[in-house]
Amino acid sequence: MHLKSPKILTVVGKKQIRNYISQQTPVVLKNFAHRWKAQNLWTPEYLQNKIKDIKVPLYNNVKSDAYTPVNTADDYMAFSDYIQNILQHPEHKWRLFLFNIYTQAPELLKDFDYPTDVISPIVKQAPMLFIGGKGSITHMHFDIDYSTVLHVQIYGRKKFLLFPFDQQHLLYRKPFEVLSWVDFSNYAERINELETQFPKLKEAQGYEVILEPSDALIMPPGFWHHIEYLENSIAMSMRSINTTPIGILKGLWYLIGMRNIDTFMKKHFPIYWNNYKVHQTPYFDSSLKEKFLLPNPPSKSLSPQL
Ligand SMILES: O=C(O)CCC(=O)C(=O)O
Repeated sequence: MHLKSPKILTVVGKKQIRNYISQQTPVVLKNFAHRWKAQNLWTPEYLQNKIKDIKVPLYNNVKSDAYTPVNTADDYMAFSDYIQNILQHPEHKWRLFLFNIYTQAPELLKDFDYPTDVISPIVKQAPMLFIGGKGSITHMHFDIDYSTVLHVQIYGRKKFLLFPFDQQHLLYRKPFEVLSWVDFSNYAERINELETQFPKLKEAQGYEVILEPSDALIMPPGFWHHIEYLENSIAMSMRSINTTPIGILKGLWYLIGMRNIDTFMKKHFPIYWNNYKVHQTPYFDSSLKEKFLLPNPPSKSLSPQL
């Protein structure tokens, strides 16, 4: 993998950002959130006090399997119990993913504003909270609605590994999914191992950056991201729907067409579907096919057993 730092900016105009987005270049805005109350207020304890007992979906570090539709939660818990676990147990590797502030905790809306001077139009109904304990991992994926994402780090640090959408086959994208077959967990210590197993990764050109509290990252549509939580972390993302005709069509296909087909097939024909995807994945050699193919269940004999 060839990795470099994204563009790091302190002051920025919307036109400049639009250019970076159209060139599929990610941008970090340093100290972006200092203008928000959230930057001083939002700690695990503060959110615990505000969100209290709402039951929330949680995700562990295990990569999803052939049977699990995209974004299926691994557990549910009252928000305050979840935060208690993070605070009491170092390296409590559970994440709260895509918690909608607008619908579930609207009292937090007064702690920030919508930065339409940076990206627009922003979907005001979808400011999403992401929380995780140190050691949590968000596996490599691109966002299914194909929107531009402004990801604002409020508390703690996270490391991002990023690739443009068009690197999808070098990253071994799973057909009909937004995920990769590759588990990039702790990739920094495993680059040789990963590149030996998945040789096309050697050609992938991406970015690596650590977001500090108050930094924001702008990811152009379809940008691949893998995230490692270096500390307990709170972040929020806002999205700007891609309004180009191609962007709209791609977003609709992924969100409605592709996702529904994948969910249906995983539910009814998981092994056949997994193995079909293995055979459809570009650059899979025989050892990778062998690694990911699932054995068919033994067929039941029709003749009576004597
Ligand atoms: O911060 C995370 O764990 C995930 C963020 C993400 O996937 C996003 O903002 O689209």
